[in-house]
Amino acid sequence: SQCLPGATTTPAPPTTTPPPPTSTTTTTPGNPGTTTTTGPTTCTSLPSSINLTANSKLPDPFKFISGARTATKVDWACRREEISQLFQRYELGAMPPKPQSVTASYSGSQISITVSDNGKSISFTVGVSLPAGSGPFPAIIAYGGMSIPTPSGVAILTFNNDDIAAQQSGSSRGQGKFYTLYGSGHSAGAMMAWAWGVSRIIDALEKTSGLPINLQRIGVTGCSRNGKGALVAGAFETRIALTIPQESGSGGAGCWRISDAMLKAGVNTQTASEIVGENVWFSTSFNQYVNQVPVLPFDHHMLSALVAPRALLIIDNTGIDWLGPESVWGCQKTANKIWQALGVPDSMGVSQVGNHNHCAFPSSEQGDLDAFVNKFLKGQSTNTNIIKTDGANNLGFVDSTWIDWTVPTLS
Ligand code: MCU
Repeated sequence: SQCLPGATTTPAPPTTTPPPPTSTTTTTPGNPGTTTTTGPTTCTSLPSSINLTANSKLPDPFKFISGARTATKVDWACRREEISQLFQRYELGAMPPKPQSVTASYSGSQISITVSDNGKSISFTVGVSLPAGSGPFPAIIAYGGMSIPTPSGVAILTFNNDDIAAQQSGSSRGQGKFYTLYGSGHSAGAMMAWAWGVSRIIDALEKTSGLPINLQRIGVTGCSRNGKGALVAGAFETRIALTIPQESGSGGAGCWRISDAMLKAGVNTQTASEIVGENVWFSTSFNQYVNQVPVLPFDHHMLSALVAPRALLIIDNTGIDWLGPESVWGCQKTANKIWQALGVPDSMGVSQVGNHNHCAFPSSEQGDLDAFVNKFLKGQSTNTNIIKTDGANNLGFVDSTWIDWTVPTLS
């Protein structure tokens, strides 16, 4: 099945001399020197032309493209906005601005949502399963249905993400309701289109009377390809309180640089170069970087960084090489440093356990899931100091393999 990891890839032969640093200059339309406003903060916008230089380490999340380093939480708000722009430009495609109109109605066990923009409209439905009682309840938006165990007292909103953007194969580009609305040539890959869909679901919740859901307590989850998608939704939609990507692997919680190093070490693991041919999760703008990953001004520790200071729990599997367990471990331990800098290290956790099938949640991780759900969706006091793996340390990677920067304390 297309969902069974393990596509055959030939590992690259070991190289003795490192390739020379590459430098690429890219230009996108825009006006350098203008500013954008993030909440109360005014930020300098991303220059339209950036000189990309090869960096084999995970890029410093605290360093602006200008070279300045973030010192305060206010700086971080601007750096976060810059990172968001970088991901849109080089990997995921653009998140459209808020559409002109979103209307919604709730009946039976379904929310019907209509979105109109620029003279076009689409409608889609979201399945609703409410717990017993009167609420308001926390809710989890589940890509393709729940794959983690359903927590008690939490409403489940089933998101048919494939209806918004298809992910059948590498030939599915531009198919789905997002593209009906914005055109089949829109730069957003499927994951950005789904994140847009999640935002419309939350718009709808804000407008739907009679639905007992607490808008301050919304989570998002999905497994595997849908876990990659759930991470992107948490990264781009700040109304999400808790993001739980499960076994998202390379292209999700994994870092491109570490996955490339794994393949080079002979592990049959998924890399950027493979992933863009397999499916349409990313923007076509990413294609030109998949064989020169070191020039990317980010890696996926910085996709996670967009979630901070909101809560993130990475659920992962050490038993499947294709998912890149060493990559996820190195990447997300690094991502935790952003929460450390913001003074909330326990709002981000990593739980990696092997010896189970892909997307089959092992009972040994139940406590980790409960700790995050109970704190961030139910407002209880729990211990979420959870960064653990039962493997994923076998390739000799250490922090200094990937990190050449220090963690500031943002004032
Ligand atoms: C881990 O997610 C993907 C993986 O990226 C693909 O290479 C594989 O084909 O399918 C996985 C998946 O979505 O499994 C359900």
